[in-house]
Amino acid sequence: MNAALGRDRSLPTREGLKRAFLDHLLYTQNKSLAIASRNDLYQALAHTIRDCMLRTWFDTASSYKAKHSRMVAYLSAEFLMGPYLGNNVLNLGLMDEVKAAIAELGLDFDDLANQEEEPGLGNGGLGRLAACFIDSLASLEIPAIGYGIRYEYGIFYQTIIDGWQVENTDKWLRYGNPWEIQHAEWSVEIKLGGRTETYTDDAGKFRVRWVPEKTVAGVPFDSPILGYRVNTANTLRLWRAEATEAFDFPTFNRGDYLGAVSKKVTSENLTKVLYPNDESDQGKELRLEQQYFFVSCSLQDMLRIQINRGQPVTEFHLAFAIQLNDTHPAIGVAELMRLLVDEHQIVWEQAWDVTRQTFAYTNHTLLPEALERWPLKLFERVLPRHLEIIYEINARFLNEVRIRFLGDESRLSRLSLIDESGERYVRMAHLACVGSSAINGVAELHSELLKRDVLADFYAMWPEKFTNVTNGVTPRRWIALSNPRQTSLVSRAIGNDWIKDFSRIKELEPFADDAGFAADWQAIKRDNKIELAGQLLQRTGIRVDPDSMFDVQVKRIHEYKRQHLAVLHIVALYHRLKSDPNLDVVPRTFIFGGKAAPGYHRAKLIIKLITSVGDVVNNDPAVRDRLKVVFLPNFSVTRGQRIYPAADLSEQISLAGKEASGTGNMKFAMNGALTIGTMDGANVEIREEVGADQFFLFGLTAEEVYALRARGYSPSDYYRNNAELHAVLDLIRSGFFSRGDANLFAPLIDELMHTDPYMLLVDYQSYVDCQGEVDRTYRDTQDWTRRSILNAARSGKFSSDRSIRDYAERVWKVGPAPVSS
Ligand code: RUG
Repeated sequence: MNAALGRDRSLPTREGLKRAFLDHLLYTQNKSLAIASRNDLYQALAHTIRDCMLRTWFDTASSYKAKHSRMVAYLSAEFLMGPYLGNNVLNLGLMDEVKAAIAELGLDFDDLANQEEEPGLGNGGLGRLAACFIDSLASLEIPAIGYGIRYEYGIFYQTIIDGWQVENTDKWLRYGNPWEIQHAEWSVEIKLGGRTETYTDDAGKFRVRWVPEKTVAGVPFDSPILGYRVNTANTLRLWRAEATEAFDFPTFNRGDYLGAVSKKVTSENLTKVLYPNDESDQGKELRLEQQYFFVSCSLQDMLRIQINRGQPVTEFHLAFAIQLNDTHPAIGVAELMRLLVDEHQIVWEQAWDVTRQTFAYTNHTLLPEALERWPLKLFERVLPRHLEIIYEINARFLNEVRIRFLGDESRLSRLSLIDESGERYVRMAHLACVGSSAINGVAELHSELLKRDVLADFYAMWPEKFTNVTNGVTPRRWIALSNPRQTSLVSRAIGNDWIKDFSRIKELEPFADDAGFAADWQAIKRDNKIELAGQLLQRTGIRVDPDSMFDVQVKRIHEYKRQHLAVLHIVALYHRLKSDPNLDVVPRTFIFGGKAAPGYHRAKLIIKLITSVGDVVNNDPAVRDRLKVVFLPNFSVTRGQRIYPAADLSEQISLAGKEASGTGNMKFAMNGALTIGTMDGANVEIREEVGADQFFLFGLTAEEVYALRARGYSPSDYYRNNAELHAVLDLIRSGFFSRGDANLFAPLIDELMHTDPYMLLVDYQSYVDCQGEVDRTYRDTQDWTRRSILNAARSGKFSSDRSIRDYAERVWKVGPAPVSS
């Protein structure tokens, strides 16, 4: 430990913290308190806190090495970690001391924490899930390492200009990242492109060698992932691409300086930027290179660790359980085969046994456009050796299928790793299924639908591989850190063990009927709303009433998530108020947030629709402030931490069968917001847990959606037969919300009226009626508060600790390996 903080691993004193902070201000930032910028102060504090974790981090690695613990390697192209400072202070158990130490220096902790540039290394749910899992793995003291990509530019920074989304680059590294340590000594070399050739080795064996077109270096950057109040600090290892030769000397010597560095620049492009698409990114060569790059780096790293421990590579599966977070790292199946067979000279059959026992695959989507496949030609250009390996895996696999299902030719083409129905593609989900010992969906409904539809043929082949692990979120970040008021109230009532063991949150149930507790609960929600209202005013200029109902939908903008269904409801309310200005409605603030993929025009138009409706509704005196519509720009982990605690109503309104799980729904529920939602993803389980009274249910079920589609769906019937819906669509279509421009929203409205792929018009009436029920319930404050408390008290299942225990028992077969103090 840093000398100023003390010599052992016991927690530092307030004086020690102050001394270490001032030391870092001087020796790391070279500033004094008098002249330090806020960033200097943040950096000094971040370094101080990092020092408090280093010993534990080092000891954890040593302990894993000594015990030969089987380690979980979580491979994910995205880790949406959120700001580190607050979380690390919380997990250290130092929040009060650090705040006090900083205050004694005349500074404000929150103010410094707000300086942190959030590492936005993910798009949304999938990346944030990886972050929650990595927190839970450490908190449960399970040996684990997260492997990913250190993108220089994370998800774009969203601003709203004239109601439209505008994307700006995310320069999260501009002031440096105090939470990482570069380990150049563990760099690896990555090959790309080129061709393969055969040769005979010294023992006379026929072998294949990959002759790449180029090589790139992968350099690891490690961050400690400290568990909550334990002695375990696991590692998040993110790879950056660097040129193997920084300089092309022959070119340089010819006097072409720029030409000489251009190779370096091209190599480093590999980890330059995160692809900003949530559910599809196929066909982009650089994306395939990114995936291969981080997967190969990670596998080579694991093999290095294995060999260093003196264990044979044939026992790789005993040392590592690799979880594939979606198909993005699925190339790992072919890469591990290549490393074992070509580089370590293991025979194919044995290598395949090791590979299959190592990998497990999580599917996160049923949307066909999100199932990754690579054009074969592109794949061959980038990874020629892997294509050969995939052909070999496929040939052996299809033989197995032939034997199991005699004469079933169509099954062979459905299951093949190569899609040959038109242009040829490599199917990454198939590679993941064949190469894994376990396959899971992320909510019960999703896992069932996977077995029935998307992966039905694989289920028929290997039913025993399939399981469900419902997603979860970490109660540390999403309650203890985000909602300190609720945290202290709950801890006063039931003690603070719930933060570690979230199933204990159920002990809160009896307090739902305790008038004093309920009054405090309600006051806390109001304080959180006041705070959010301040942010909304500051960021959008829109003033909202904290006593109105905060009705919130924050998530990626996507047609299947149906933000525009919420807009139809708002326009219907507006229309009613215009027809009857004295109508008695519950005042509501509709808060939206979320990013649209830059090339997804329809999603961007939905943002424009929200902001345009807001412009009219917010400024119409006839509304008398009873409705407000706010789009909060740049939804992120940081923004989410303010939003979830302030919500009354959580909108989870995707078309049933489309949202694999959702995790925002869980964050809202834990923070006491009631849900209005469909029977989709994890909503089904949330409703089951919290009880039907705490969940406003509407809309078709997934079964009904299939049935209606099979019968033939005609949206125009709904338009014709529903007067209010008719009026709402006409009003938007007429240009009323677009300064008379009848063309602006035409693509959206015309699609709803003609094809409506996400069936908004079918669910419209049920949604609006259900919102009426929400209004009636909200009018009785005591009843609403009771439901809100019950809701939070029954959200215990949705901790990511529970998800990780499920994976540990059913998929990875690993247990805790506590590090002694
Ligand atoms: O859309 C899904 C969410 O339903 C889910 O909660 C989340 C985590 O499992 O993953 C999201 N997702 C799916 N993000 N990208 C994909 C497709 O690759």
